[in-house]
Amino acid sequence: MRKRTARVRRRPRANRLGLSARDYRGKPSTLCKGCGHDAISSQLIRAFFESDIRPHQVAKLSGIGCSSKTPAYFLGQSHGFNSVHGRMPSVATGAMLANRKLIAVGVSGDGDTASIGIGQFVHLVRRNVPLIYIVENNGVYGLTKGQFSATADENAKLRSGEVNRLPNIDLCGMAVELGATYVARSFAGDPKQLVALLRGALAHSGTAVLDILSPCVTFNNHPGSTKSYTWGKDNEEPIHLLDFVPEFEQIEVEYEEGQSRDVQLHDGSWIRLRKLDQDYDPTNRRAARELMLDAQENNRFLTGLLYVDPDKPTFLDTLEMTDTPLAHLEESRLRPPPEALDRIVASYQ
Ligand SMILES: Cc1ncc(C[n+]2csc(CCOP(=O)(O)OP(=O)(O)O)c2C)c(N)n1
Ligand code: SF4
Ligand SMILES: [Mg+2]
Repeated sequence: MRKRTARVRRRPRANRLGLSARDYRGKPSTLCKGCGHDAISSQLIRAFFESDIRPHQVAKLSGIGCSSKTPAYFLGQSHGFNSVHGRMPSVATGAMLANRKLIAVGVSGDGDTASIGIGQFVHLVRRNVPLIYIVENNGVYGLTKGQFSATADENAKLRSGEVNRLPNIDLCGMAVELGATYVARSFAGDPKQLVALLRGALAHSGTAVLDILSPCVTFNNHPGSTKSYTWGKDNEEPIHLLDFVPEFEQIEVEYEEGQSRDVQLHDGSWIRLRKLDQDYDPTNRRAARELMLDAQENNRFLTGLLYVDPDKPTFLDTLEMTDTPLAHLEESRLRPPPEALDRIVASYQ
């Protein structure tokens, strides 16, 4: 007689809300197998799960492109708005003005941001709208068959042999210049660093720009491309090692003086930066600008937390927006009374 062995079903690990990573998944991806964008979606699922965020508190926003399709593939129980090409920032600004309790994550591409959407990107960043702004950067317009985008490096080659003769736009350098308060660069092939940066962005209040090299395996993953997996692996230079320490955990491990730097974020959590070759202070804006200029001039792929300012007021603080979602305010608080309008008209006479 054959022996029956009882199969022990292991319960999936739960976070502090009692949810499992499965509760943070979305629909199955329809992207090409191996696309960097799918690797980023997986790390978003991990970051939201590990940060104990309730999916229904999240608003996912995007534009148009393969990258902009990805909000369908994570956090299936969150709110979502797939907007027009390059227009995600204005929809995100409106959503956050209407309900500042939302946690907003915008997913965009290098075409969606650095080409058609550059004007919208600039104003979102300068306003410090609370949003995690992810650029899934593959240097091409993947959805429309792989033309160079504005982040393609000068002299990079397409598979057809076509060479890009134009200088690239460095979105991280631009974000620091415009006053962004959390600026990071990472690689879809470096999940540990990416999760720490995403969790840091979730603990930050203000615009967090994450420019992530995300290879397009169909149109831009060949020798000669500077946005391929091989190029990323061979050239990535992390400026520090990163650990995210949530506010409820003690920072226990001590390092020798000068070997690590801790930066406290808005919600009380910490990012611990362990020193590599150089001692880099990401709270020094001038140093960040110099480092990024050097990276751009010498085609260095520097990754990590490039700049952070945890204290700058957000757009919603500056406008003194109410904590109550606008949909929950009584009409009398939403419409100015006739006397207020009379006062405004009188001030122009
Ligand atoms: C107004 C407008 N112009 C052009 C297009 C065509 N179009 C769709 S996606 C896209 C580029 C997408 O590139 P990117 O943002 O880098 O995303 P990827 O597909 O590479 O992830 C373009 C030009 C469009 N949909 N709408
Ligand atoms: S075309 Fe490129 S960017 Fe689009 S899904 Fe395929 S690999 Fe990804
Ligand atoms: Mg692209």
